[in-house]
Amino acid sequence: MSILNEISELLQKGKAKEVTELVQKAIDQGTAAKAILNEGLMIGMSIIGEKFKKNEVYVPEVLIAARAMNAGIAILKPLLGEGEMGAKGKVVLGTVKGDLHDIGKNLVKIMMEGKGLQVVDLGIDVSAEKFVTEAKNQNADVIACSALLTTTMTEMENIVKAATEAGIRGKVKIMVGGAPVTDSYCKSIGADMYAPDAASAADAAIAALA
Ligand code: B1M
Repeated sequence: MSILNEISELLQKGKAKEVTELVQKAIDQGTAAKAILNEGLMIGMSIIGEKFKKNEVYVPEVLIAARAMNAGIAILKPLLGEGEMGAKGKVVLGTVKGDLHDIGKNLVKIMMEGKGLQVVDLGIDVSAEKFVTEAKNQNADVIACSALLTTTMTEMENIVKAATEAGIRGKVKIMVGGAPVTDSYCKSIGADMYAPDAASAADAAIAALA
């Protein structure tokens, strides 16, 4: 079995310590950080997602797999984030109200920081009001919102409305992303940018600031 398959298998079993060790071993063997992320950790998590959907695994198993994923990402972070230096703009980032998924959001943060953006991470379950208040207080250039549930992505429209009501719509670009979110949804709610993955989110934020 290849080391990336092994990482995927161990992640599915929630073996955080072993995942950490194997991620480090893969790095030491010269495997690219992006390959470890995409072909090891992400594959493992998407298999867990499929099993979750079919009721073959339940929330506790998914939580320990998520813990193993976060442990692997922590080892990769310095490598994924390495890149341009110097603050190029400020982003207020969070997972929308009612939504507790944060692995994708955390990856977006790593990639954005790697591109030299300053990221204010508001965490999970963030209300539209909080996004807008923080964007104002922090003088942010971009509000970046993540949602993983079809039931919570609708909160993104409230963020666009709240930003308009607060009079900051001309100053702040609104980016949306997360598995159920699409470009057409982005357009339909009047947000500015959709990004399908964390690396594209960082590129789109930089492009919006140019
Ligand atoms: Co949840 N969950 N979950 N879950 N969970 C999903 C999302 C689900 C698809 C599983 C399934 O049924 N197959 C399903 C959603 C169905 C739907 O709405 N369409 C689901 C469900 C139903 C639920 C609960 C309702 C289950 C329950 O309690 N009955 C519950 C809801 C809790 C809540 O939020 N209120 C729940 C709970 C959980 C856990 C807490 C157990 C755990 C989260 C732990 C954590 O995040 N710390 C969890 C997990 C881990 C998942 C799956 C298995 C994995 C998600 C993940 O981290 N993926 C997920 C199934 C799946 O995705 N295959 C599932 C890896 C991550 C890197 O990908 O977040 O998509 P992702 O990020 C990607 C892109 O989407 C993008 O970049 C990343 C890649 O580079 N991206 C952005 C993300 N944010 C972005 C923002 C951007 C741009 C790009 O710009 C701002």
